Amino acid sequence: MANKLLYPRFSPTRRIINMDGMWRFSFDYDNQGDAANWKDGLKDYVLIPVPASFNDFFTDKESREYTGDVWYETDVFVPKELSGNDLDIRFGSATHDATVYVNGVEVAFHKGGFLPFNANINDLVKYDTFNKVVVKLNNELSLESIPCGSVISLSNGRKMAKPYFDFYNYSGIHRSVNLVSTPKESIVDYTLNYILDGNDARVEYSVETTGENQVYITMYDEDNQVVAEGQGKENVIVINNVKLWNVLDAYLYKFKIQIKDNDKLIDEYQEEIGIRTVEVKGTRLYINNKPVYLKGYGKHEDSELLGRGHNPHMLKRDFELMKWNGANSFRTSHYPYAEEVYQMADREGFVVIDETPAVGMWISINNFFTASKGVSDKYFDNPIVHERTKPYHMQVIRDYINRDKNHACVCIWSLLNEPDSTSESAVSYFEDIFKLAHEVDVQKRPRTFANVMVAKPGICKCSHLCDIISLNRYFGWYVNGGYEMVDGKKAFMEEMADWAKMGKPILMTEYGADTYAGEHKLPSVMWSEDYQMEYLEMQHEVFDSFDSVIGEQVWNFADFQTTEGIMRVNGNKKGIFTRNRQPKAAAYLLKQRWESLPLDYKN
Ligand code: BDP
Repeated sequence: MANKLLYPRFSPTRRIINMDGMWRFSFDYDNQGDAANWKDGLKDYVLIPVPASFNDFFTDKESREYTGDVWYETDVFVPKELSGNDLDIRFGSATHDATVYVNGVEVAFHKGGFLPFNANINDLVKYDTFNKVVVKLNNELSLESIPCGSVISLSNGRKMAKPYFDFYNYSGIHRSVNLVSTPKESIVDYTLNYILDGNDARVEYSVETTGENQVYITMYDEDNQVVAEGQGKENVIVINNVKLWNVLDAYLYKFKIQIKDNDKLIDEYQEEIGIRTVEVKGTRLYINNKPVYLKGYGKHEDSELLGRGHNPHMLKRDFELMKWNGANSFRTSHYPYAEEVYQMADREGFVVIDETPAVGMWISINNFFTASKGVSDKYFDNPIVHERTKPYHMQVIRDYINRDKNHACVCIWSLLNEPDSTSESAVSYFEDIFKLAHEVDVQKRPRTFANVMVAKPGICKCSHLCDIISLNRYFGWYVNGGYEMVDGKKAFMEEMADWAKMGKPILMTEYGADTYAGEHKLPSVMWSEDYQMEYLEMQHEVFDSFDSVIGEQVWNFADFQTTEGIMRVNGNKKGIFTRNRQPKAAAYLLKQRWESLPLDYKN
């Protein structure tokens, strides 16, 4: 059965039943859910909203920190009109591992918390009545989970997740759940590539369907005028006088796919698409053959109460703030975000560096801390990593490129964040995933990974594989902070000179200083807003001194939740905005700088 994972959209032939709302929920403290057949329905439960992380609703620590299986349940009414069609249940994401039961029968197991999955339920569904949907979720981390971590047992018998990464292990059904009804013969997927030719664009497309009837393409401009038509599952259509998708100046065509049997419409699916090209040449990143300079942020999907649950209100606010202070890009650190985020970025003309959830590939309790101290735990020396984590990582790469390939905003693939790229054993792993990303992506977008501080030039064994060198650097914070900043700058300049010798574009994917909002001191001290501004100014002087730096993305857009500990004051405070999306003083400094830097800065 074909996997119909396209983003759920209505059309004359497609129907969607949205299942978001209050679900029933239970922790499985004693691991009794399987034996007690909770798949058939929960006995004791509380109500909980979907989509959202479960963690921050509760007032006790046991619930917030719960590690293990949790169960969700709801009933969904399926009208008879849908019978005769294919019916799939589709999850935008569920973190991390999900087993789905419909009317008591297991229909899906999905590993990984940040990508959509679905299951066909044709044979199980009952029409004109309610159907029971139960989901068992597990949020434990391991060397083979992506992101990586471990689980410890406390003396009271409770389990506790120990992430090897610096963000809270939020868990739950994080994105929308839908029933998607499609015709038996239907559109399963489509892929686009663009070639610019003077004022025109050649749109190379391929469409996958479950049948043999003819495929028709119609493209409309923003005034809903037909601009081009095509026929067949694979073809090229030409758009004369094309209006390109440009950075902060997006133009979106409508791309309509139909399957027809003569005049009879069998299936129809339509999305908005932006036409643009992306290429790296020398030390530059080109969009539509013009060099671009990226300004913006590393982000998180993180907000109060909802945790990592998709939150359209926060999404809207985030884009307004980013536009306000002159940003034009962000990285989906450290996992693929909700599909709605990319739709918004397409519309607003933001460049997205799309990242996999491969973070924490250092064996340590506090990845960021140990890594910055130069302790290498040789993650890639472990055979399990090659035997089990790598094939799974490769599956994630296939799935996320397939999900996001048609978004104009997605211009760079980031395949890992701060892995241990210093050991020889990492090289074959990296070679395979870099090769795969190019194979899967028809547009051959540039590939990168975010390099950690200790993996300096000459020590990092994998940076030669990158089309763009991405650096996470904290000179003036983790290294040479405070009054020592002068030495931090010197060391930073020296290191950058070595990176520049590689002759590749360099992107600063992280630089930042923890800052307690409202804390002021003259002269500055670390953690004050005054220091955050001095720190940023120093960083910018370094970036401006190197021609091959093609962009700067501050860590982080907003303060975000992490595991508690001596390094974090109720979360990471490197935000330029608070967790409630209000500006720290540095937001104005960035606004001034970014509004003054042209898109083709350094050219
Ligand atoms: C880097 C990580 C990021 C952390 C950041 C920090 O990529 O996830 O939050 O540093 O320490 O190590 O603030």
